[in-house]
Formats: sequence, structure tokens, C-alpha cells
Amino acid sequence: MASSDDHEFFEGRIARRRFMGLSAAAVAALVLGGGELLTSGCSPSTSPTESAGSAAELASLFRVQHVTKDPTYLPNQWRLKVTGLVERELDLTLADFLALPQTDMVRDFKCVEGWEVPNVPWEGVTVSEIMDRAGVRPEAAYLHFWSDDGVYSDQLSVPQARRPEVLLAHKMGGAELPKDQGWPVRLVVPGKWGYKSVKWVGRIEVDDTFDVGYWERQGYPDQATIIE
Ligand SMILES: Nc1nc2c(c(=O)[nH]1)N[C@H]1C(S)=C(S)[C@@H](COP(=O)(O)O)O[C@H]1N2
Ligand SMILES: [Mo]
Repeated sequence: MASSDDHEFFEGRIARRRFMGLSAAAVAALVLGGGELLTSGCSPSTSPTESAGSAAELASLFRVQHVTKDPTYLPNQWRLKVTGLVERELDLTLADFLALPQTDMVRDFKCVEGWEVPNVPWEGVTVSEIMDRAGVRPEAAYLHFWSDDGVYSDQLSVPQARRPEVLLAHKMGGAELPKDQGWPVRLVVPGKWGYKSVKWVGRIEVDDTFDVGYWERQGYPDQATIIE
């Protein structure tokens, strides 16, 4: 039990150190080139306007971060598709998704760039539940979560995706997700940096191929293990 977690932690740490070694050059490149994406992603959130404890106040604690514009779709256009190495490919409407067994949990949310929101209440459907509905085949090794923004994705291994706290969330703080935080459905991966928590998830592709996500291609570790 401890050994696989230790292994994961170790890999994450090593990968991040290597990245940090490159970071002066990487940061310079981002500032000079595509830096707008990174800085806009980290701009301070607006100040709270709602009463203490409200969902809106909770949302205001996040530095809403995305590398594209929000996708816009009507509620009846959203689908969650599950494709690839499964017994049954799925094509769920929002109503189908909301009818699945629901799970809630309270977890900290942390971005690798140094901000965090403690004790976030999430509600949604576990990825494990979706995997059971689809019947993930034994030869499957990775789940790739694709955003409906057409650009962003990230992956989890099958054992990571099976963890009970890995959630496709549609509520935060008791309210529907804000549009810019992934409405109607985002991934939440407690224990891993926020970049694994893909917003506007529309498709899960199950395969046997290691293929890193958006920020990992810029040098961040695939394991995304939070290092305090
Ligand atoms: N589609 C999409 N999902 C995304 C991102 C993104 O740019 N696009 N950014 C990630 C990063 S780096 C973080 S820290 C969180 C931020 O979540 P928030 O916007 O709810 O604060 O979303 C993650 N999911
Ligand atoms: Mo992030």
C-alpha cells in the first residue's frame, strides 16, 4: 500500500525538481511569448461580494485559471462521452449524469503556482462509478479527460482514476459550478495539483497509452503530487 504511494510521491518530486531547474528559462519564455496565458491564469480573483459562507464567496477564493475562453453550450447540448477500451461506450446527457449515484466530499484545492482554497465542498459522480457503467477493459491503463474547450486535457492512470475521492463534480459549495469554473462538470483530483482538475469535461478516452496533459507538456510532472 505505502510502496505505490511512495513511488508516486518520489516520481513527482524528482520531476518537479527537474522542472524547477529549468524554470528561469521557462518563465522568461512565458513572459516574452505566451506569457499572457500564465499571468491571466494567476491574476487575483475579484473580492467577495456575497455574505460569508455563500457559494459565490467560495468561488471568489479561486484564481479562476484557464488557457482558453469558456466553452459556451446550452444545458441540453452537453454530453459526457466515454470512449475507447470499454465494454459499453457512454454518451450521457446532463440529466443522465445527475441521475447517477452522487458523492460529496470536502477537500483542499491547490494550484502549483502557490494559491489554495481550503475545505471546498464538492458534489458529483465518482470517476469510478463512470468506469463501472462503461466497463473499463482489463487492458486499459489510462483515462484521458478532454475539456470541451477543445484544447485542455489531462490524464489519470486506471488505479488513480479508481480512487474514491476522484470526482466529476457539478456542484461546489452546494451550488452549480460557476460557468468559468467548469459548468456543468469538472474533474476534481484531491491530492494532486489543480492542473489535473480539468474543467468542462466532455469526453473521457480510455486507452493503454501514456500521453501527458496540457501543463505536463510545459514541464510539470504527470504525477502532480502536491509537495507542501
Ligand atoms: N479546461 C481547463 N481546465 C483547467 C485549466 C484550464 O486552463 N483549462 N486550468 C487548470 C489549473 S492549472 C487549475 S489550478 C484549475 C483552476 O481551477 P479554477 O479555475 O476553478 O480556479 O483548473 C485546471 N483545469
Ligand atoms: Mo493551476
